[in-house]
Formats: sequence, structure tokens, C-alpha cells
Amino acid sequence: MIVGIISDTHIGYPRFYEDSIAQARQAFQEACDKSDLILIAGDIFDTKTPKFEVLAKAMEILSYGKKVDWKSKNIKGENGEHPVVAIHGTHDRRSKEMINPVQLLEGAGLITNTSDRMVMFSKTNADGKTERIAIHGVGGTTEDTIRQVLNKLNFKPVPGAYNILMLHQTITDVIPMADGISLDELPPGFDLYLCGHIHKRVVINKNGKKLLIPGSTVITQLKKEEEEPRAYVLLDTETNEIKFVDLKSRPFHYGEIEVKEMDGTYVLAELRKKIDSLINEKEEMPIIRVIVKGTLKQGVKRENLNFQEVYKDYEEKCMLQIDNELDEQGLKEKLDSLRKMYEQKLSVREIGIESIKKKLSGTEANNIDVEFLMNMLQDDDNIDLVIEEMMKKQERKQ
Ligand SMILES: [Mn+2]
Repeated sequence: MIVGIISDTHIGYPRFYEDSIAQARQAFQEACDKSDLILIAGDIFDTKTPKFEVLAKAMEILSYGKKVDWKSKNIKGENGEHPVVAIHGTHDRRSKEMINPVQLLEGAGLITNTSDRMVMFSKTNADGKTERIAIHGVGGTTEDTIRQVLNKLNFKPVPGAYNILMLHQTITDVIPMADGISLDELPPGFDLYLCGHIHKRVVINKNGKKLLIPGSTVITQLKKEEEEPRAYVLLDTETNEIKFVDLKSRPFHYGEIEVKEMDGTYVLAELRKKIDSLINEKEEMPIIRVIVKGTLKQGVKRENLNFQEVYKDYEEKCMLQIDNELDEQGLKEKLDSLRKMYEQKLSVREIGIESIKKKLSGTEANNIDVEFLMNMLQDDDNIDLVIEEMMKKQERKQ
């Protein structure tokens, strides 16, 4: 059978809102038309409590799956499940006692939620033979609990079926420096390990395990590796062939310039040259990101470099992002502090907390309890509580 695979649609992503909707719609409709079964590997939404406007868009997109004549494809959920199967990711995950938006979609009958459970489908082919497929779903969870979750679920491949382990985690075979789980640690014997979360496309075969990462359908991080077109995947379970199908996604080009002890005028001229080289006149409003690196002439402050005019001049040609990474602090010093953090084995979140603390230390807001703030903000419902608590603290201080 043909399985259409989509991941990380991030519907409602504020920066490229329209793209997130259009590209999710194209991926879902095309995949439905071409496949017997659809899998969505998490992060359908960009946030865990999307606005009704966003929720309505997602429901409208997924309602296409209700119009498809699955019966004529001879596919059937073994307990009557709808053949659009999804897990929640890390963006649309909420704590256990709360309802997440993927559960809402499930309640509306638009998807089959396979977070932390297994579902089976069967398809009778033209020759009368029945093919079975088992989807073992693991909802996105924190990197420090994934091993525990997998242990508890204790998924084992179903004999005689095509078995897919679908999860939404950082895989360290793909992102080696990060907190995450390796392919070797995943339970053995599945025909395919399908993972969301990582926004670039990846296929790896390692120690008998086949890992597929479809990548996101919308650009979010503007990293160099996101330059390739967004895609969905068609998997043929009989031949094990994986095909990426490009979406009509907004083009994205990434560039860097590096200067050495130069003044502002020179940097701005180089920057414009770089942007011009990345713009292709045939493309409509591409996303362009340029990182400016290196050192400035003595006495020139990086803050004094004004990119506003560059932004203005290009506002009708592209969606521009310039990142000022010009150095006053030496590169060596920066690497050293990064290495120190790794040595102390700080999680990404902890590194974030440390760097916020450092930034706040020289300001009037130096009494803010960053750790408390981060803990509370795990859930956006808490924002009023956080503000209230902060006000109380401020009053006590005065
Ligand atoms: Mn994601």
C-alpha cells in the first residue's frame, strides 16, 4: 500500500502564517489523493492552544480527508479507525490532564490519534491478498523522559504486518550534539522509524533500522539546511521505496558574509551585494537570510550598524532577515563558554535560562526569577498568574 507521510505543518506559524496554511493544505490534499493511508508525525499546530481561527483552518484542511473515498481504496481501520493517523508533537503537546489540539481533532473525527498507542489497518489488494500495517505512535515528549515512555509502551512489531514506529523526538544520529535519543536505543524490528520534530528531510539506514524524517511543510528556523523545497513523502510498503514530493513552497535562500576590521559603509555594501546575489528575479517574494560575521574596525560599534535602510530597500523584493553576528567579543571566548556549558551538560532549556539571567543581570529587571518564569510559561494559560506573581515580587522589593 501507499502511505502518505506529512510532518510539522505548524499551522498558524505567525511569521509565515499564510504559507503554513497553504503548504499544509497542498501536502494533505495531494497525499490523500495518492495514498491509502495518511500519517502525520506531530506538530500539526505551531502552539498547544491555537486560536479558533487557526483551529478552524486546520479543521477545514483535514476535512478533505472526510471526502476521500477510502472504501474504494479497500483500506480499513481494524477497529473502524479513520485512515488519517496522527500523533501530537512537542508544539501541540500539553500536560496529561489537559486536552491538546490533536485530541480536539480526534474528537471531531478528523484524525485517528495514535499518541502512545498502536492502531492497525488492512488493505485488500486487487489479487485478493490482504496487507496489514501497524502504526505504533509515541506522542512528542521531553528528551529526558522519552526512554521511560518507550519502556512503558513496550511496543513490539506485529508479526505479518508492516510495522511503523512513529515518534517526534530529536534523533542524535541526525543531530549529534543535542539532547535526544539514538536510533540504537529505539525498540528493534520495525520496518520503518518515522520521526517528526526535525525540520529537514532525512533518510538513514543504520544497523538494520530505516529512519525517515519528512521535514516540515513550512520553513520556521531559517537554517541553511531548510533551503531545499518543503515536501511530503509517499512510502510504498511493498517495495519500501520512499519518495519525497516537493511542495509549491516559498523559496528560501541563505547566505553569510564575513568582514575583517571594516567600517559600516563597507559592511552595508557587501551586505547588499550578497542579497542581490541571492535574489532570483523569477521567484516571487523569496525568504532571504544573511548572516553578517567577522570584526569591525576599531571604534566602530556593532550596534551602530543600521540595517533599516537595507530592509526598506528590499521590502518589495523579498522577506529579508539580517543577523548581526559581528564580534566584539572574540570567537574563541564564545566557543569556550559554549564548551563549558556542554561540559556541565546543561540542557538547551538550561542554557537558555543561563543566558537570560546573564542578559538581565545588568538591567533593572535583575531580580526576576527566570527559572520560575520559565516553569510557569510551560503553559500559556499561566501568563496572568506569572504577571501577578511578578507584580507581588516587585511590590515586596519596594
Ligand atoms: Mn516542529
